[in-house]
Amino acid sequence: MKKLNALAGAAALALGAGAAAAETWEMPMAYPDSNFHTENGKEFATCVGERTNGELEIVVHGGGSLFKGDEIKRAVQTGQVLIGERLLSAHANEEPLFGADSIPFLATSYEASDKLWQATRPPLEELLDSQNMVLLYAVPWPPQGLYTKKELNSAADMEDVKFRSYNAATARMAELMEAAPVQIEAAELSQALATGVAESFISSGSTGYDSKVWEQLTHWYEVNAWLPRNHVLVNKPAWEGLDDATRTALGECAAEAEARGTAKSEELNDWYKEQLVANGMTVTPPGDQLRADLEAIGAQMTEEWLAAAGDGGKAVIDNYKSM
Ligand code: PCA
Repeated sequence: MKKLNALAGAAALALGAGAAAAETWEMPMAYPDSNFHTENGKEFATCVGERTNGELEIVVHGGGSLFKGDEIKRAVQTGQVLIGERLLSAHANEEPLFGADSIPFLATSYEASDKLWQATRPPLEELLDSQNMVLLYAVPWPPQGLYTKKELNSAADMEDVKFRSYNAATARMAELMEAAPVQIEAAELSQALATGVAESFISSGSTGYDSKVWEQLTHWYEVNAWLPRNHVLVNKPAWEGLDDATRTALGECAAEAEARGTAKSEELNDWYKEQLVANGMTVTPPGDQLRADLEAIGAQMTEEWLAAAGDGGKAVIDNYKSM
């Protein structure tokens, strides 16, 4: 039903339903309504409504309720919806550049993540343009750590552990630890843990908190592997169909959303950790052997990414390192 409305909206737009008529864009987001990315997206939508005097209304659908995470990029690309949010690193098998934010230990702080984003943004915008999309803003998740239900002394302790992945990098990391990767969207994570389909994963305190992982798991190792981003994307023909004033309003609201969301991510990072501890989890940095093992895996993955991403990828990393 909701999908039909979205399609009707797109069709009305394609028919050029009168310049003065207000437009409504449905905005699928994959993570829970209470998650900071989704709350930020709702504030962004409010901003757009206000700054366009109601000419463009954006309606956020959180929790994967309109499209699931792994469907959102294609939905925006093909105009099934005209805006949506996606963790682009989940599409790194298609284009390595999508995974630039998930190279282990390359950018492990908010400051470094900002720089890496500055270096990634121009070529990423070009890539998205070639796929019929316009990038509006991107917000990092807090740093990624390793969730388990036992103490880990080395990567060898991960052998045969059922490991939930959310993108190519997390799946590769599982392989290199000789764990058993299974790709699962965040919306299905609680259930996967409860039914034993997954028993470990790497993610932020944010997703651990959202999924109440303390019901099954016991440890969170603060590995700080990377800070992956959610990206808000617009269908290119829809963007081109907007008048200048509306585009300016969208651009302003997007810049504000990026700054606000990034600040919120950093501010909540410690809070999430406190919640994990308050619910009985052990939150700790990895020991020396585990860290050394993960760094070796990270070095191999960095080489693999550079080989796959070619000159364009190397330019991004060189540019980042020169900042
Ligand atoms: N949460 C998302 C992606 C990264 C993160 O911190 C997830 O686990 O699906």
